[in-house]
Amino acid sequence: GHRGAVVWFTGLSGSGKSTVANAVDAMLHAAGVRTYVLDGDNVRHGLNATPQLLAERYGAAFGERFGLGFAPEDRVENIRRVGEAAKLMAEAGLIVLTAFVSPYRSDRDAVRQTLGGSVADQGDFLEVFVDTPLEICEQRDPKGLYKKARAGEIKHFTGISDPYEEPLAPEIVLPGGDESVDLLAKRVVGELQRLKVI
Ligand code: GGZ
Repeated sequence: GHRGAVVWFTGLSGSGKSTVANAVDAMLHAAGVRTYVLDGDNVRHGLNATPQLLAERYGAAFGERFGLGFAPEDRVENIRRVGEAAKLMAEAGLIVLTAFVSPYRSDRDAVRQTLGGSVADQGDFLEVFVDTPLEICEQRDPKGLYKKARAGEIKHFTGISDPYEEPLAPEIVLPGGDESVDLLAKRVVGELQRLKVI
């Protein structure tokens, strides 16, 4: 048996958050732990759909009102909703792995509070900083977004035209630029064992 908890990955676009979270997910699944990964790919098409997506389905006014893009207040609300959804899932006993840029420290700290603090301190929250240098993320550029951001085609792009506020006291820091996904994922699983989350 294990308790529910939220493992919150944060880092730049292209840092490897989703990749490592999915590798941890596979390792925990193989060990019989019930998990779920929340990331932009499943959340920003559904629960927190973009204004554009909602406009296609329900009209422009609806998209404007309820859609979430990447302006600062949109990110604040994205992270708040993800935090609340993750809390419900953790209450149901799942180990929830979230992979969002979550660039603002105050938003991550608010989620930490919502979850009763660190797993090291009776709470259900554990922050994993995927610390991959911007230059490496930009070299990877799997979706060509950095190129577009540099060209001014995407506004508010994290690391280019919007800030990334590094965590000051994350439970785990992963050197995302110089270790294999497998090794990074094993580090996270090891910490979860050490902290008696699993
Ligand atoms: C940052 C953006 C932006 C802007 C689109 N800034 O590499 P990706 O593509 O798959 O990850 C990024 C993802 C970020 O969504 P999040 O929900 O994680 O962001 S936040 O936590 O800040 O709300 C990137 C893509 O969406 N993307 N525009 N302007 N990333």
